[in-house]
Amino acid sequence: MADLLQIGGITDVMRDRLEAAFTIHQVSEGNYPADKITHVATNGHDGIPPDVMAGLPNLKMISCYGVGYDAIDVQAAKARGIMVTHTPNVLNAEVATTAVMLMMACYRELLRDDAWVRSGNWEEQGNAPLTRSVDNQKVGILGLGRIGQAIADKLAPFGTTIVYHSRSAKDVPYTYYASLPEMARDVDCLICITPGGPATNKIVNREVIEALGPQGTLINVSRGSVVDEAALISALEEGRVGWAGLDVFEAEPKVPERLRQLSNVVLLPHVGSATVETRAAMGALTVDNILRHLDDGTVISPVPECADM
Ligand code: NAP
Ligand code: 8YV
Repeated sequence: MADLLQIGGITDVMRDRLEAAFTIHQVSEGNYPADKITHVATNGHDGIPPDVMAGLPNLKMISCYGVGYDAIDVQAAKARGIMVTHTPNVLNAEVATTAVMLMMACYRELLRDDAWVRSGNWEEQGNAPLTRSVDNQKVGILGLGRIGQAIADKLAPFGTTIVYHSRSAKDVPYTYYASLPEMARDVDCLICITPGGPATNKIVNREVIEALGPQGTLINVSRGSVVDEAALISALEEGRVGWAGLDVFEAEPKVPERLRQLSNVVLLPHVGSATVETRAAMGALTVDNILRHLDDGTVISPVPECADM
């Protein structure tokens, strides 16, 4: 039996498959045999703390149960010949659904109108105020990659005009903006779906938020680090931006009280991919990568930096 270190949660199916090949140790329990660990199973949120990775001298592979791997120091891993894998594509449709759901909840005031019924306002005050239509909107996608394209596809039946910003223009039939503030100025709704990490840290800054404006909606299903949360909260409080639908937060699971008090936001606890079906597919790929690596040293879905290893 080989030895695997588990960081964060896994499903029962994942555990059963891994237990057939590994003795599983929990990082949370502390007393794992560091020199015997060859494989780590983690996720996009927990990653692997630098001191934990440094303390595993025989580590060969890290498998991330998620597509975003900004919580893993891939360069440090690669420098030691440690393979890092993740779970691209199998969650595209689910995360896209979450983005569209947040957009619709903001536009159609889903939470306000649910409360309107529950509170008795409907009987006492009559009809709820009108909302905004999701149809025929101009939506800017920040990060038109695998999930960004799935969002564009899901929005097509709503008559949406898609535009996008990323570091490079893609071979797609949508208008490319080299400038994020310019795109924000031109759209009704800005959807963030870039990776996290230093390159995207707070790229949705005060200027971008101001450019989106009082009638604008910001949706973030990427990472909390992508948006300047303090600037967003002030803008939402003062009406300088209209609405926000957020699945991710700067210091999650801590969400600022000021944000929680706002009525022009819809807040989700990082559940972009969190359905039984999609987590099963992600879990299968996470474990497939580990078992194949144990078997013959190859993997199915390396992170791009490790594709040449
Ligand atoms: P992907 O296919 O690699 O797409 C990422 C896109 O972002 C690419 O179009 C890339 O284009 C762009 N990008 C990268 N760095 C950028 C920068 N500095 N400025 C502007 N654009 C940049 O990744 P994906 O599979 O769609 O996943 C995207 C991210 O979604 C993940 O990394 C993760 O953080 C997040 N995610 C969140 C959840 C959730 O539960 N909320 C679930 C899954 C994924 P260029 O290279 O041309 O810039
Ligand atoms: C997961 C994610 O919630 O794939 C990602 O990048 O953010 C989500 O699918 C995350 O990996 C934690 O398990």
